[in-house]
Amino acid sequence: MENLESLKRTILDEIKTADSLKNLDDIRVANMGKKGRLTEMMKTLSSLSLEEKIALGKQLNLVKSEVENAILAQKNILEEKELNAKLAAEKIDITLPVRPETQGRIHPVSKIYEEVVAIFGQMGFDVVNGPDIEDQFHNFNALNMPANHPARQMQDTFYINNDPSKPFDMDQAFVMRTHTSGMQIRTMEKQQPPIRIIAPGRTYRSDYDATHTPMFHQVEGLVIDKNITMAHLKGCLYDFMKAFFELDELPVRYRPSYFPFTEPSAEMDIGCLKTKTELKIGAGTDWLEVLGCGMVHPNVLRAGGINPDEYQGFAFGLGIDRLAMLKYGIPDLRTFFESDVRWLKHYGFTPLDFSSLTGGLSNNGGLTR
Ligand code: 2NM
Repeated sequence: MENLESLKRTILDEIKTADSLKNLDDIRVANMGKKGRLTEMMKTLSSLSLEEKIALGKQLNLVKSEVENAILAQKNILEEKELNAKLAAEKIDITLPVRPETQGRIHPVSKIYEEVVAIFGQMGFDVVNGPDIEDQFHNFNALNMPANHPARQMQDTFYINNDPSKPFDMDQAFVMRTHTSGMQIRTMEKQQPPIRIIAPGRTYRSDYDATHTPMFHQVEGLVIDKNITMAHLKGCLYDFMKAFFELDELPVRYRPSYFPFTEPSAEMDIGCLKTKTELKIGAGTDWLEVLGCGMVHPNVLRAGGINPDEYQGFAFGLGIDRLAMLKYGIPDLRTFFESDVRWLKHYGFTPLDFSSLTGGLSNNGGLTR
C-alpha cells in the first residue's frame, strides 16, 4: 500500500510538470499502457489471495481513475496553452495602416467610370454591359441609321469579316461598336418600360489625334416611361453634372443639334472660365461641351419593340475620357493608352479612395491622387 501511495504521488507530480501534450502522452503510456507501471501492478493481483485481491484491486482502480482525471485536466491546460501560443504567433495587427509603398494606381478612366456609375446608380439607373463586337442591326439600323448613312462608312467604323471562309461582305460584316447604343436596343427588346439604364464601355472609331483615339470610353443613358419629356432630360443631366463636378451651382445650356437616333437632339454645355493656363469649371463666360442628348426617335423605340404612341424616352451619351481630361486637366488623350507608369503615377488614384456619393465623390482628401 505504501508503495502504491508513493507511486501515485510520483505519477501525479510527473503529470503536473508535463510541459507538452507529447510529454503527457508518454507519461500516460508509461503508467497505463500495455507495459505501464499501473498495468503491471494489476497483473500481479492474480497471485494474491482473494481478500488482498479485492483490497488492492479497489485501491488500484481508485489510483487509475485519479491518474486518468489528472491527465485529462493537464491535457486541457496544455491544449489551451498551445492554442494561445499559436494565436499569439499568428496575430495580425489590423490597425496597421496600408503600406505607404503601394505602387498600383487606378487609371483616371476607371476613376471617372466609378464616379459616373455612383451618381447614376444613386438616381436609380441600372448598369448594362454588352459585347464590343456588334452586328450592324444593333449598332446602326435599329438606331435609325439605315444603309448608306455617312457614319457607317469605312473611314469611321472598324468592320470585321465574321466569316473568314468567304470574301469580305460589307452587308454581313460585324463592327467594333461605334457607341454603346446597341445595349439600349437589346434592353428594349428584352424589357418593356419603365426603363432606366446606363450602358458604359469601350467604343471604337477610326480616328487619331490629341482628342481622339481609336478606342475610347462612353457612357450612354436611356430613360423610357409614359409622359417622359425634355424637362426630365434637362433636370436629370443638370443634377448629374453638379454631382460630377461637385458644385452646388453650375451654369448650363442646351444647344440644338442633330443625331439620327434622337429628335429633337441637343448638346449640353457647362459654364467655365478658360485662361491661358487653366480651365475653371462652374464660373465665367465661356462654355464647354460635355455631352449629347435628345428625345429617343420613334423609329428607335419601334426597332426596340416599344410603342412610341404609348411611351417616350430621353437618351444621352458622354465620353468618359473627355470628362477625365476636363476634370483632371490632362491635355492629350493619347497618353491615356500608352501605359507609361510615370504618367499613371502622376494622374492615377490610390485604390483606397473609391468613389461614392456619401464618401465625397472624388474623395482625395488632399492626399495622393
Ligand atoms: C448620344 C447622344 C444622344 C443615345 C440614344 C440611344 C438610344 F439607343 F436610346 F436611342 N442611346 N444613346 C444617344 C443620344 C447618344 O451620344 C452622344
